[in-house]
Amino acid sequence: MSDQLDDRLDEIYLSVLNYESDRVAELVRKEVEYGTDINVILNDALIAAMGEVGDEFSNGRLFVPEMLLAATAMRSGLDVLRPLLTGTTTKPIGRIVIGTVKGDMHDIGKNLVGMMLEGGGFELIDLGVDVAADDFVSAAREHQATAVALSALLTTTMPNMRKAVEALKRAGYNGGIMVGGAPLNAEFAAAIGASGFAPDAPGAVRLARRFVADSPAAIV
Ligand code: B1M
Repeated sequence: MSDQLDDRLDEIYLSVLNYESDRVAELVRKEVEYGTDINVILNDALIAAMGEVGDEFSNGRLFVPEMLLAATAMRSGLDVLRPLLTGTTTKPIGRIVIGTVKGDMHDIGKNLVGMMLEGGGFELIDLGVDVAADDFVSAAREHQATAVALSALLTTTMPNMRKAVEALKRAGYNGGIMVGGAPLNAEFAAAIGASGFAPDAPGAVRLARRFVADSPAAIV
């Protein structure tokens, strides 16, 4: 990576850490105009900055209000990238219900996964955050979802993910159920009966495509 690109990515990173939403949006827009790979902007600037925010929170140097400000700045960058991540003109290859599980308000990762799924050709039904198990079931049924994608960022909300998977299965849902979020891993996904674990947004797209290939008409 060139020194100039490094410097520009550092500037975006620091603008997130300084909670400068407008500046983040402006710098990301410029970076897109320079032709920088979107994944580089995402991973090396925006997501990296949120990692630093998390570390600072763990170390007691930042608190919830600051995390929220950083999240707002990160989202303004994501908003610029949204059309580039979601742009697709072809007929949807499947329909995915997505949401963050009950008790959990984190939505940046879920939104990023959603954008990439849309960009990967899926129609998305986004239930938002703090979604109860039964609401996933109703939405999967109502929208005849090919897959349901569950996000959790807190160890304390991981049990609610299990409840959602169990409710979907109890209701007879036979589409793919994928789970993701920083505290999860493939072992946890298998233990709660999910069909798969995606460590990141591109992984979620790969997994969703596998679900379509394996079971093109998975319907409740
Ligand atoms: Co919170 N928070 N937070 N927080 N927060 C974490 C998650 C934490 C790790 C910080 C820390 O301690 N270092 C910690 C959790 C500890 C744990 O349980 N292991 C934590 C805590 C403790 C809390 C509170 C409890 C703090 C408090 O109140 N005392 C509280 C809980 C509120 C609640 O939800 N009930 C809280 C609140 C908040 C804010 C509201 C202030 C804000 C969220 C704003 C928002 O989302 N709108 C916030 C933030 C910003 C964070 C950190 C700093 C950043 C999260 C983020 O957006 N990352 C986070 C620390 C960290 O992650 N390092 C932290 C960027 C995002 C792109 O990554 O979400 O991991 P991520 O998503 C990735 C993958 O995980 C994956 O793909 C994404 C893209 O690659 N993925 C999926 C995610 N979902 C997927 C779904 C899939 C597939 C892949 O579908 C199948």
